[in-house]
Amino acid sequence: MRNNHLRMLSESPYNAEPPCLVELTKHAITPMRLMYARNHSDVVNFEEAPGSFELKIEGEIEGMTEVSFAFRDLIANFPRKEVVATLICAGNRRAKMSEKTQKKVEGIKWGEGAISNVRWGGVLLRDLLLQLGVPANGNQENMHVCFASHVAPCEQDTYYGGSIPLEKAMDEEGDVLLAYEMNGQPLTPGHGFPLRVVVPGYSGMRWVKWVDRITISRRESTNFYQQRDYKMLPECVTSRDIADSQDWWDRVPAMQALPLNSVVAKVECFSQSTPSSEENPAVRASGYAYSHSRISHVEISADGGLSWAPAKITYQEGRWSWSLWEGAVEVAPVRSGLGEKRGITVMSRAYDESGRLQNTECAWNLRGVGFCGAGEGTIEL
Ligand SMILES: Nc1nc2c(c(=O)[nH]1)N[C@H]1C(S)=C(S)[C@@H](COP(=O)(O)O)O[C@H]1N2
Ligand SMILES: [Mo]
Repeated sequence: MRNNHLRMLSESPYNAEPPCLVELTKHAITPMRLMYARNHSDVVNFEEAPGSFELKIEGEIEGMTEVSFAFRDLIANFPRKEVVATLICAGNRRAKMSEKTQKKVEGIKWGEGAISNVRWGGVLLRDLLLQLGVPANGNQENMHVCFASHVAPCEQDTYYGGSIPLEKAMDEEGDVLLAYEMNGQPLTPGHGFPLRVVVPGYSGMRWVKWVDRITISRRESTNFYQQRDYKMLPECVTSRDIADSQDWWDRVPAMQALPLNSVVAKVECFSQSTPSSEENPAVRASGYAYSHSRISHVEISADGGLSWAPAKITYQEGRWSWSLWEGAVEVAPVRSGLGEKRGITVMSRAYDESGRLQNTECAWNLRGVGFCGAGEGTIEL
């Protein structure tokens, strides 16, 4: 199950990310070998006996009784839908948060590679729920779809679970899938075979792998990973003790939609010709950006954020993919003495289609989740 292309962050449970952002961002669609792995439990392999896997669905909805689907029937009875969507761990960039704020953060020290952009294939959850009698546009406010996987005990709970608003699942454009394929291949055991949830535009922890129970409920999932983790606690909450004793977990909403974010993957220097045919030093940078809606543009700066130049979006697919970008900026001529090292740092920031700008002032939080400070990449000259 170990993957030599990844940098291992913990062995058991298995957590790993691609070590090289240049390599990761070379591919618009992330090849399977470069997909990060995030697990709160052991990986369970159903490949030998997919027939033993059943998905149960129930709901606090009038007329809805519990039904059970064999994995194969689900595939056979519902249309296959393909969606390109980027999967991102809420802890992506956690090491950066720690570095920028000079404060310790709890949890695995993810770099900036806990992201993959995948062509998912599966069944639309909406199709399934409609067939089970969930009304298309009923009174769905404050209702939730709870996903659970009981295949293995987790670090902090007896099972893994999480929920999303029912409105997201029933949204005709929400594209929430029960996926059985990635990039045209069956899911691998590590990524949830035979069935995982795909929630485009939402953070990775809701994309429950090996999902074996779905419950429509008036309450959010009661699982640890919905209630006691994956929350952006305020800066004053400096320990789990404070979080628990002052009831912060119930006062702060569970993270759902992806934050607006950008990352620099690569910086190169070159000479740029100006109209007066002077050759000026310049840097070229590239990277990725994402949000819960489409990225409209990305800007870069080589002077610490005093001035920003537009970058070009080089890849975007549908509503839910990551955006790859590339840009160049001139830099001040190098004037350093012999033996003196000089580096140039390129920063990035992204805007989404509603005109919102990445919140680069993003603060520290105890769990080190949702970091969205400006992207940064440095080249030594
Ligand atoms: N059953 C189960 N599903 C899970 C998890 C888990 O530990 N168990 N981890 C979640 C988290 S935190 C993330 S970021 C993604 C990671 O998916 P991947 O391992 O396919 O990259 O799966 C989510 N689904
Ligand atoms: Mo995650």
